[in-house]
Parts: sequence; structure tokens; C-alpha cells
Amino acid sequence: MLYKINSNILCSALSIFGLLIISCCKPEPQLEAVLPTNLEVTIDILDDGIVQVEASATNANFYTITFFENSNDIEFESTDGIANHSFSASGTYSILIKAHTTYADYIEESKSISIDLDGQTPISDGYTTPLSYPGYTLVWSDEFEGTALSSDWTYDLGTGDWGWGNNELQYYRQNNAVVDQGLLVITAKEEIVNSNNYTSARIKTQGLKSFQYGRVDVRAKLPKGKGIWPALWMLGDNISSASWPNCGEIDIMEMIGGGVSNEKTIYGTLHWDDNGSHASYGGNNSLNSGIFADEFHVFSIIWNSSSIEFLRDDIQYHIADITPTQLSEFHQNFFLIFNVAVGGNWPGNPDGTTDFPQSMYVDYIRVFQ
Ligand SMILES: [Ca+2]
Repeated sequence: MLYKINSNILCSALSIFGLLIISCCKPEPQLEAVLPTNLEVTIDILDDGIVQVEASATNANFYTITFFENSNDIEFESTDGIANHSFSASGTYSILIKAHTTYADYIEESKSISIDLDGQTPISDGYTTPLSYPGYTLVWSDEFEGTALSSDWTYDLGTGDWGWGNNELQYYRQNNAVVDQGLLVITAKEEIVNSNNYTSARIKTQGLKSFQYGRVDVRAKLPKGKGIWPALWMLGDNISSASWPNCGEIDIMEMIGGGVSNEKTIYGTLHWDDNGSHASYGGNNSLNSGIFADEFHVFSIIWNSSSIEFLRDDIQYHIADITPTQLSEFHQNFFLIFNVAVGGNWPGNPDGTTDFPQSMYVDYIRVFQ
């Protein structure tokens, strides 16, 4: 009672000074749940029927995302608003997205999507390589089964220094790498995140898996379009102490999109330090018909103490002698990096002809020694 009197006196006193204090003069309001606001939903339909939902809302504590496939309701609960689902047949489906403060307090939005699997590339289309070779043992592989990346992989995130040294335009996020239907799918999207116009993903085995010598096979179907730059590559384990290019770099496969002549050609390259200067030596290989986005191909290196051979679908198109002393970089352990860059010094920037999203699909990586 004494407190109330004092509070009224305070209000009167403040009113004299022209301050409008409404709340302290009113009865205490009942505590009400605050609903989220500004629910925004982005849905990307990737090749192979994989659908990725990204939801965001102000004051949301978590999200529930429900995919309705025939009579099944597949519900995901997520704190970041991200959920993936693979639809197994063509058709029109509903997705219900809820942004919650509590389980009972939410706002929702329903979306309808059309899946057309008829024109998709089956994972069996294209070149494939065996699980064993005479004289070799399979020492590590990832077939990308299951629904998440294994603990052999980690991420490079954000924009790096100077767009990862190449003025690349994308912001790398964990969410742009999805494992589904036996594939790793790395997707470049046109969306604004932290003032960057594109997002994508870059995964690596740094500190987790690395190898010296052996045969490395990566089976992948590539994205396409001006400014799109997929890469399957390796860096020396000593990059944090020796820096680049003293650590050495092995580019198993790079491609820059934009027109058939670009999109039918892949590059295999070595980078190293030659007495204080950056040196590189590479070759390239072109398909006789079609482009690398049409179906799966296998990109390989065969690396031993004397040479590194580069192969596409078992066709050797380049070989480098690594016996000279200035190529000492290539006699140590290397880790793997897979990414899809957008823009940058080599491919140039996307233009009006570039379709987003663009995905690189990796069926497997296998290392034999
Ligand atoms: Ca696979």
C-alpha cells in the first residue's frame, strides 16, 4: 500500500516535468506470451527431389517444419529454422512452417511446392570407378550415406580474407552442405546474408583426415553458370605454420561455369613455392559431348613419391614430376576441401544468365594406398 502511494506521487511529480509515464500509473498487466513476427520462408528445390526450407522470424525460439508426403507427415523441430527433406516421387506437396515462442504459441505459413523428378539425373548416370584396385588398399572413404556429414569433416565459414584470397562473393555457411539420398550436396544460393549476395558451403578434413600419396577418386556432378566455381582440392597439413603456397596445393578438379566451352572443361593443377615465388603447373580435359553438369564423372589423382597424375573418368590428361627439390611440398600429408565458390578473380561474377540455386553433387570420395 505504501509503495502504491509513493508510486502515484512519483507519477504526478514526473508529469509536472512533462514526462509521459503511462505504465507506472496503470495496473500491472497480465504476463502474455509474445508471438513471433516477420516470418520469412525460403524454399529451395534442389536436383534429385531434395527440398531445403529456411525460416526466420523475430522473437522465435524454435521452428517446426512439417513436410506432407502422401499420408505421411514428416515433422522437424529446429532452432535455426533449417530443415531438409527428399521427396521420392514427382507431385505437388504442402509444407507447414511454424515459428514458435513456446510450443503452443506460434505463427505459421503454409507453402505448396511442385517436385518434378522426371528430368533429374539418376545417381547411376555417368562414369563410375571400382571399390578396389590391384596393389591398393582402401584407407578412407565417404560414400555420403545417412543424413549428415561424418565427423571426418569440418567447415570453413564466412568470407575469409579478401573473399578467400580470390575476391569470391559468397558467404560460406554450414547449412549449404546437405547429405541426402547417398549424396553430398553443396549448394550456392542467391540470398543476402551479412551483406553478401550469395551463400554456399566449403567443407574440409583439416585436422581430421589427411594423406600422403595414394589414389584419390571423387565422383561428382558439377553445377553450371557464369560465376560458378566448383572445386575438389587439397592443401598441405602445414598450411597454418608454413602458409600458402609453401604448404602446397593439389587441385584435383576445378571448373568455371559460363557457356558450353567452359562447362565441358575441368582443370587439374599443382601450386607450390619456388624459391619465394608462387609456381603452378596444370592441365585440363574437355568432354567430347555435353557438359559436366549433365551426369556424374570421376575425378582422380594418382600420387606417389615421383609424380602426380590427373585423371577424368580414368583418362590421364596431366602428369607432374614432383622429384625436384623445389617441389618438396608434395611429400607430406594433405587434407581435402570441397566447395562451390561464387564469383572471384578467375570465373568473374555471376550475371543475368546464371540460374540459382546451383549444386555440386558428390557421390563418393575414396582414398587408396
Ligand atoms: Ca554415395
